[in-house]
Amino acid sequence: MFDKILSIILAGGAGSRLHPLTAERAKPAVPFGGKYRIIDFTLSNCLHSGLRRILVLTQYKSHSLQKHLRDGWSIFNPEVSEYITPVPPQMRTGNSWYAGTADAILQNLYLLERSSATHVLILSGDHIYRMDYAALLHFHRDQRAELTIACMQVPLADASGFGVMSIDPTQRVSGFHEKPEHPQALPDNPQQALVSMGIYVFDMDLLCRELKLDHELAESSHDFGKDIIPRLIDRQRVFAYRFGGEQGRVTPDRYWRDVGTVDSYYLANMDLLLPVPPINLYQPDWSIRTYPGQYPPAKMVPGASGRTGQFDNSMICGGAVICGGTVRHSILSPQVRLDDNALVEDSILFDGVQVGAGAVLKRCIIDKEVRVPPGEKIGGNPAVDSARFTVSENGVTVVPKGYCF
Ligand code: ADQ
Ligand code: ADP
Repeated sequence: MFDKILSIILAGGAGSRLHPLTAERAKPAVPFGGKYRIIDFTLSNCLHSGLRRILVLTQYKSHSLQKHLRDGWSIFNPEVSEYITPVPPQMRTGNSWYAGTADAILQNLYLLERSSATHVLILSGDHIYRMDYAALLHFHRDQRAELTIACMQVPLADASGFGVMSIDPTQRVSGFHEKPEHPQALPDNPQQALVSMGIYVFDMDLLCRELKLDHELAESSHDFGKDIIPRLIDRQRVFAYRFGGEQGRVTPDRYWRDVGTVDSYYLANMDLLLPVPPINLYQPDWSIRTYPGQYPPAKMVPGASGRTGQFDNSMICGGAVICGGTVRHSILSPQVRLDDNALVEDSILFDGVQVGAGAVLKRCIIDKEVRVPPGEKIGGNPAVDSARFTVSENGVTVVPKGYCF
């Protein structure tokens, strides 16, 4: 069945709620967990699920995403129809950029039509999770579904940021409302709602037909959640696949996060530091692949004062040098450098960040190409920090790429 599946990763959204981390790069290219980029999670899922024909639809500031795909993911062999192809917007259907998620695929319909695939798996490039798509595809086949939507339960209070679904006892979708103001709770659990994960399996014929139809509708915003799915529910066999209920093959955690805001991004990173992380990066048969930079080992050495560096409850990547500083509950990407008596707490430091002697960083995210001067204090005081930096709703301070003090 799997050689007939075409996977499409939507990776073109502007990611404006993740600003300034997305000021210079697409959201799927934002670094995550020290050594990864967000899109690595979806691509690794494809790899472990046996999917080998993958198109990545890019649009917004895609250069570093393209570079990452080239450097880290050129592992398939196009001669036997195994490929990951980044597709730039080509304006094949008119003079406009992609208007929405459905339009992004419509504008590349020729790639679907010539693929000879029977099914299309539509994925998003900005989620953190591990999932066996094979189980989803088998569900789709067993239900004789024409469209299957992967879904999971979230607290009712969070549901209005998602597509909220209702289902019947056979798992058939009976209602779908995109980002409703007043989401509907599950019948058997008033505190929870069932939401779409933005992951769809479509029969090829249905998808092509619906996209063409949608293209002609002047009132459509050309979005799967807003336009295509609500229209299909009464007419086609649309089923809900509950994530985390996979049978058989060992999989994944029941963990899935849409890291669309600075706070959700920060929390998902911090989840990796829990004593038993809800998403397991260390499961050997489900590794998260990425571009493996060639770095020397991380090291911890005494600083000028003779005091040795310390770290506690943190992840430290290759090439990092902790030279007398202290790191607590933080993530240090490759080649970060900490000088004597610097303190980094509850923070995420991107590749190559340098922290001067005696600087104190608390609850912040420091993007690449930043040199924090000696003695500088950042984070933990939103009133002061917001005069210079972006501070999230929950008080996470973000220092943008290339910021000069
Ligand atoms: P949103 O999270 O709001 O809702 P959306 O902004 O439509 O999703 O983006 C989905 C994916 O498509 C992202 O990976 C994004 O980068 C990409 N994308 C967005 N616009 C694009 C464009 N013009 N070209 C190419 N790619 C583009 C969706 C569903 C909800 C569901 C949530 C789950 O609509 O029903 O609950 O995902 O996160
Ligand atoms: P990232 O910060 O996403 O890791 P890279 O350092 O991998 O980005 O850069 C990849 C490419 O992205 C660069 O070659 C450059 O073309 C583009 N790029 C990155 N940052 C900037 C920037 N500040 N301004 C313009 N282009 C940038």
